[in-house]
Amino acid sequence: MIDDAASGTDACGARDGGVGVSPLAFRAEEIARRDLRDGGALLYAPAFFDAATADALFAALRDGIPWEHVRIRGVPQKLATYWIGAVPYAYSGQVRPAAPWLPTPRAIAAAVESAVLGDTGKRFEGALLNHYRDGSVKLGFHADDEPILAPDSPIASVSLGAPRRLVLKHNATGETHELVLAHGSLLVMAGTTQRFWKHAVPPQRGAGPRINLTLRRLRSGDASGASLAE
Ligand SMILES: O=C(O)CCC(=O)C(=O)O
Repeated sequence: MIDDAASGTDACGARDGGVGVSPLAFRAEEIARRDLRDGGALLYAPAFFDAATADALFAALRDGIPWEHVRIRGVPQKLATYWIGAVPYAYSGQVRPAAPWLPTPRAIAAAVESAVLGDTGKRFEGALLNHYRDGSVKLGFHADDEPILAPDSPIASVSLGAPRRLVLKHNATGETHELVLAHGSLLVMAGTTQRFWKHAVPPQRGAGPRINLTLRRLRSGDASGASLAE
């Protein structure tokens, strides 16, 4: 058990007891880099977590996170989400309350910090979790550039479950890049990606359930240093 104290159901309804492995094994040596116009970069590791670990993480998050379908203009969203961070997170016209780390997201964050932030002592202070129940659930073009995020800090995105396309579009030229985010993969959007590009997860007919976790550095933390992602 990663954190026995967090097992069971806590005050916010979480039942995340972790995945029973600490620390999580991961493979960072396969990270491939694609440079983007205007100083952005994508770093992608297709099998950052092996299939068995990714299966266990998917199940732990699916069953352990108190997923919410927030309402925008009164309409409950198909995308189920959960924000973890010491401060509230305002995005897309909504404010998500501060919430403590749970064992499985924390274990994932520790593995990603080790690969992306190295021995800088830095951490990802926030995580936004998305649960796509099927291929009809999508995410429109946006940038992860809210005021609470450390400017130009890496966004590290772990995907579990059905593979889905991620499309990036340059703000000025409309140039696009596309990649398929595999089960157990890690994508780091680095450099100036959030300043000059938007990204989206389009609908995908026939796709099964998927969970994505984006790890974010907050302005309140130390925004410097990202050994692998620079
Ligand atoms: O689900 C994904 O891969 C992307 C998630 C995302 O863009 C976000 O949470 O801002």
